[in-house]
Amino acid sequence: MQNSVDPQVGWAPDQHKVATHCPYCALQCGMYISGPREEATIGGNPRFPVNNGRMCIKGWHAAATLQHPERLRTPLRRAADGTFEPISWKEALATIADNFRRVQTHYGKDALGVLGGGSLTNEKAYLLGKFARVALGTSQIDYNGRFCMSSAATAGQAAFGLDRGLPFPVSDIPQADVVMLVGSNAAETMPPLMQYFESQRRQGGYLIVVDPRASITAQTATVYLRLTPGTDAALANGILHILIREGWLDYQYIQQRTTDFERVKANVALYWPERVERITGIAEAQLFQVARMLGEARSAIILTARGAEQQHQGVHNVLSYINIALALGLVGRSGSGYGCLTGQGNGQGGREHGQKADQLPGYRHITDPIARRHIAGVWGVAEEMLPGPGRSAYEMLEALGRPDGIYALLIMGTNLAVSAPNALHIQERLRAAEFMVVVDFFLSETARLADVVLPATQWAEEEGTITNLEGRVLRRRRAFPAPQGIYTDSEILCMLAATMGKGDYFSYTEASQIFDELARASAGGPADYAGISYEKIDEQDGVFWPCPSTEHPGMPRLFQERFPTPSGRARFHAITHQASAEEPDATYPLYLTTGRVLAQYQSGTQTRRVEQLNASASQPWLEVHPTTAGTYGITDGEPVQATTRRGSAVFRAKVTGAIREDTIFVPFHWGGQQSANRLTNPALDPESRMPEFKVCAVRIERANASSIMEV
Ligand SMILES: Nc1nc2c(c(=O)[nH]1)N[C@H]1C(S)=C(S)[C@@H](COP(=O)(O)OP(=O)(O)OC[C@H]3O[C@@H](n4cnc5c(=O)[nH]c(N)nc54)[C@H](O)[C@@H]3O)O[C@H]1N2
Ligand SMILES: Nc1nc2c(c(=O)[nH]1)N[C@H]1C(S)=C(S)[C@@H](COP(=O)(O)OP(=O)(O)OC[C@H]3O[C@@H](n4cnc5c(=O)[nH]c(N)nc54)[C@H](O)[C@@H]3O)O[C@H]1N2
Ligand code: SF4
Ligand SMILES: [Mo]
Repeated sequence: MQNSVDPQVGWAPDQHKVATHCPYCALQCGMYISGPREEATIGGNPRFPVNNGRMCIKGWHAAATLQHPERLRTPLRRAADGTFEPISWKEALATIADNFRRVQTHYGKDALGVLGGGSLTNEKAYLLGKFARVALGTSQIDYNGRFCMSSAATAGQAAFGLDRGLPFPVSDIPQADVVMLVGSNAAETMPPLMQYFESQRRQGGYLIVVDPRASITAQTATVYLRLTPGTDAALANGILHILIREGWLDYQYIQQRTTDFERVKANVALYWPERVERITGIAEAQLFQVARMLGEARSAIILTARGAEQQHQGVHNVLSYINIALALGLVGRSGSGYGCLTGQGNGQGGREHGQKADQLPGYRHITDPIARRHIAGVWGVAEEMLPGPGRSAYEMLEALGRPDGIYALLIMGTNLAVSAPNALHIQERLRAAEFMVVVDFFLSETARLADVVLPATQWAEEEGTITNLEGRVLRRRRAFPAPQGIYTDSEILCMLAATMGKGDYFSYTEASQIFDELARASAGGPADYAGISYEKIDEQDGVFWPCPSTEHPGMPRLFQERFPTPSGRARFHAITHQASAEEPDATYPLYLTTGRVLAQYQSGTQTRRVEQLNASASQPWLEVHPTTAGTYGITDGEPVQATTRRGSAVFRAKVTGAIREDTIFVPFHWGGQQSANRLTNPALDPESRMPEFKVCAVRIERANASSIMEV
């Protein structure tokens, strides 16, 4: 990729363009950006082997946020009348340090919470974790990955002993006879990934899509399973039941490379096809067709995304699909396997280096004495000084302003007022904090609730690394200098640490120094970056972790010989399907599911400010089946009010036969009256602490036209 680019500056000698990566999703498309900043243009990088030059509309227009008039230019402080006033950096840092000290002196060290996000580079995520533990001395740090892929991460660790979203490169996809895509709308959420499915289909492969909506991804499938929301575990158990009954298994693999199959076999005996049809709504004949396709395939890949994962049984759903992959002997074989399609730009790296409540860098556990000793050594602190595990993201928010809870909060890289479940309640909790700081580029809905807001540089104005959905570590490069008076997140953390008297632990002058320390901190851990450096990333098309030494090339494929579990084998898990935390009833008769649309990204702070993206999706809509719409007298384009036990919101109806009659769908990229998360259920998965974004019970009715105008 970078052969023609000077690795020092990222500029090709003959062209004034910088090779970098998109600021948005985990595909991390390679792109070129060229200046000047005022007229920056972006092109796909045809030599980067993941996107091969393709991008989606968000990537093409990613430069628009750099020059946006609403961009924050100075620190802001909330005045007595509730408005924001600009203040100097010096004043801002002093105000923050004073309030953090005050809260910690009054309520204890753990009364100060930190929330990070999967859009932060590895350097920032690492530094935020170190900042919380060393500069603030709090155990209370977590990140928005809890709301993203935490269920798949927990399941991957339980089954394989290691969580790397895709344990193989995306270029393996075309080799699979069968691909099963579960709860992923990749055609809208990672469009350039579709080239691999297209190539797989061209070679005669089959694509199975599991989704309650006939999404544009599902419309490309050979077989489309339109399951009832929240019934993935029953579906997967039902498919495994048939595979066992028909003997379509890899017994040798099961015997040599796995444990606990017998328990799963006994358990799935209870998932006979008629029963599974009743639970999932998938006809017996279709169950058999899919089982046969998988059973007869020489190679197959099963991929899950948020549809199956964002549920109160998200971990169990993933484990039940992993059971199929293990029973067929797919994991660790070429052109085969199980993978999770990680979502956020650095959703993979962001979950490895210590911004998680129970984690130290290198994907280590914070209670592991060896890990603690190692990290304390790298940080130059006494081991006893390192706090233990803290609360998960949702629980931290719940604890705001409560006795023995959290009283001050630092937020970097998440807009929870829009993206957290049961958002009205979360906004109330955020208001209960005595003091809140938000670091962002724009005044997000969360920043609006803060006491101090700090402006940060954006993706094209800073150096750093991200780890894409394949576990490939990549470099984002600086194309433009930081605008006057705006600092990088890392600089902000260092300045704040210095103001709090901990500057000695945070004296970096460049991002690469933070990376090198991260690499040392991760050495010997599961996500080992010890052999990765900026130079090595430049020389290869990124480096796959684990990469334990300078000579080591990195590992594109995992689990080929053994699993990193104590026995070296993968573990089956016997899973009992459970009802969703909230099933439809007489008052709330429909299922609500939520997700994404192509032109908007996440809470929308960035993409709602891009004209070209608003042109195709300026408002959310509510997808409803024609029959259901008829029952409620709802017509296409008219306002509909949706109400759940948490709240109400108003959307325009999109009447479409692509959704089940018992289900409605709303995208979550907007705040205010049109926020899907006013409706969603915060029921958490007991292990991953993932909320049930994908299923709750809802009622709909016609709303008058004025209700949508108020938005
Ligand atoms: N355009 C765009 N792209 C993005 C993002 C974005 O905000 N916008 N965000 C990025 C991030 S962080 C993420 S995590 C990924 C998410 O990527 P995806 O997981 O592809 O996105 P979603 O739309 O959340 O959910 C996928 C599908 O799950 C289906 N679904 C709902 N309920 C169920 C169920 O019970 N079972 C099953 N099997 N499916 C169900 C929905 O109908 C939906 O089509 O996208 C990334 N890419
Ligand atoms: N109903 C419903 N809710 C959902 C989901 C769903 O499917 N349905 N999906 C969930 C998922 S998978 C996710 S990942 C979350 C995402 O939701 P959020 O965590 O809110 O994600 P973003 O909108 O990306 O928020 C990032 C914020 O930080 C800012 N930001 C971005 N990069 C940086 C940076 O480098 N530094 C700083 N300082 N700020 C930065 C952005 O401007 C933005 O305001 O939403 C979750 N919420
Ligand atoms: S697919 Fe993802 S990484 Fe690629 S351009 Fe779109 S948002 Fe960016
Ligand atoms: Mo996500």
